Amino acid sequence: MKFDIVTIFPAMFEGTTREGIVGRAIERGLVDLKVVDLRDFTDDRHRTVDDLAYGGGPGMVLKPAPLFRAVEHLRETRGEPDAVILTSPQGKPFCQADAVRLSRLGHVVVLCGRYEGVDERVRDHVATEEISIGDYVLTGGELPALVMLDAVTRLQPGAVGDEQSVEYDSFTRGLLDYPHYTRPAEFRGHRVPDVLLSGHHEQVRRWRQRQAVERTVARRPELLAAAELNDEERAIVRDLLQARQEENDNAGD
Ligand code: 9D3
Repeated sequence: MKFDIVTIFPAMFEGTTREGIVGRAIERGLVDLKVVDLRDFTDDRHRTVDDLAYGGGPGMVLKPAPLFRAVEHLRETRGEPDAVILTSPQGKPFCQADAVRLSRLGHVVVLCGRYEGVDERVRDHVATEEISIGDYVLTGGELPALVMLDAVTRLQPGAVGDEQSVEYDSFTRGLLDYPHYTRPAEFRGHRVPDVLLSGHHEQVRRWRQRQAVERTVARRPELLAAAELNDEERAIVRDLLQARQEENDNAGD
């Protein structure tokens, strides 16, 4: 797929996109990444990308013209995009379903917001969607663009060695992952759970399943509503919720 990023900090993408699974996917042509410098689409001597807000108030706003021109340039040189994403704190929170949806598109453009905001006409007439990566304040959309690139790249066929680990992703199923251990069996007095050393595949499977459900109930109960649970997993949830209820009842009297 083609993945284009418009930014005033193109250097932020240099090291990061050469490393790991993303670096290899780009090398192998699974992802055709193009990072363009927003300042190349200005027309004044100072290469100005921002200006004061109409109506007053603190902070600078990204001017519309350079962003409009950058996207026009990408249309002409790279073809019509399937999505133009504006990164912003006001966007819809990015989730795994968005990653899957975008990974199936042929051409995605990401506009990195900066300063206090972006001229609203970019939202209205250039962007096809607006995405945030979560409820915390960053300094701009560059890290969110990298987050989306990362999530989308690993879903490209052949990008990750083990297709199963992509298919069976915890978030795809709506449960958190179970605990993982590797050698040694005892490290500084801390032992690996016996069941994992037992060689009983069915017991290992049940232990992992229970751990995944327990963690989800304890840490992210809101995920359970949308999770695709099988009968065994639903039984574990019922158990845990009942145990919790009994604890509450005992605390009450
Ligand atoms: C005081 C109002 N702020 C909005 C919550 C202003 C503001 C803060 C941070 C305006 C822009 C930014 C820069 N952040 C992004 O551009 C951004 C972002 C983020 O801050 N958090 C999560 N996802 C994203 S996507 C783009």
